[in-house]
Amino acid sequence: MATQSLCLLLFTSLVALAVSLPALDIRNLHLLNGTMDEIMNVPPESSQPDDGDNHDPVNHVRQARDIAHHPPAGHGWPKDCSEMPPGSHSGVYIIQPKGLHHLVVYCEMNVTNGGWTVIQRNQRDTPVTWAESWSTYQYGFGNVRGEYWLGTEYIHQIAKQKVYQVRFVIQDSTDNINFADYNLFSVEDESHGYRLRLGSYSGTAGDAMTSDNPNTMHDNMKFSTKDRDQDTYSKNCAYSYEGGWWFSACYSVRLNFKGGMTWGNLCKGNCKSSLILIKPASYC
Ligand SMILES: [Ca+2]
Repeated sequence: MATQSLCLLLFTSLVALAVSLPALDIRNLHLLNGTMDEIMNVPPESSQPDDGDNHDPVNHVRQARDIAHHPPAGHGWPKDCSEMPPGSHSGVYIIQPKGLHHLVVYCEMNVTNGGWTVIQRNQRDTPVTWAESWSTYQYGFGNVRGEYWLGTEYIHQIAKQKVYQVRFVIQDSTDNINFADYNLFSVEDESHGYRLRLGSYSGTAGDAMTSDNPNTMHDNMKFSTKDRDQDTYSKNCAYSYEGGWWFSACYSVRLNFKGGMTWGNLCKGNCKSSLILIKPASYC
C-alpha cells in the first residue's frame, strides 16, 4: 500500500511537472532550412506555426502547450543523441544539454551503434562559406541536413556533460571512407579559448589531430577564426586558410573549408567529405 501511495504521489508530481514545462526555446533554428516537420521528436500537431502572438524570428519561442506529450513527463528532452530511444532513425532532433536552451542537431544512428551527435559535416562542393566570424562559429551555421557547424559554444556545452569521445569520418580522393577515433574529447569554455582536448587515437585515417610537429598540432590548441587569432603562428591561420579551427601554425587537418579538405597525409587538399561525431565514451 505504501508503494502504491508513493507511485500515486510520483505520478501526480510528474503530471504537475508536465503542466509546468517551460517554453520550448530553440536558439539555433537558423540551421533548420525547412519546417518543424523535419524534426523527428516533435509530434505532428505541434509543427504548426505560432498563431500570431509571436513574430520574433530570432528566438523562435514555442509554447509548452504544443509539446505537452513530448518529451515524456519527468524525463526531459534528450541531452544529446545518445539518449534517443533504441531503434531511432538518423535525422534532425531536438536536444537540451544540461543547463542550456534547446537545440536542433543531426543524430547519426547508423554509424557504430548509433547515438552520435553530428557537430560538423562538410563536402568539397558545399555552398557553405566556411570563412566565418568568431560569433558565427560560436552559434553555428549551415544546414543541419547538409554541411554545417553546430557551434563552438554548443559543442563545448554538450561535451562538458559527461566524458565524450569523437569520431572523424573522412572520405578521401578515391572515395574510401576512413575514420579517426579519439577516446576522449572536450572543448574548454570561451574564457579558455575553446581549447581542444583529445585522448588516444585509433582508426584508419591516421592520427592527424595530434602531431610530433608543434606547428601542425591541433590537440591542445585554442579555436581561431578570421577575426580572433588564438593560434601559435605569427600571422592568422584562420584568415589565411579561410575557416575556423583549432589552428597551431597552421594545420595538418583542414575540414572547415569550402573546397578540397585535408586530413594529414591521407588527402592533402583533396578530401571529398568530412563528418565529426561525438558521444559519451563507453566505460566497459
Ligand atoms: Ca597568430
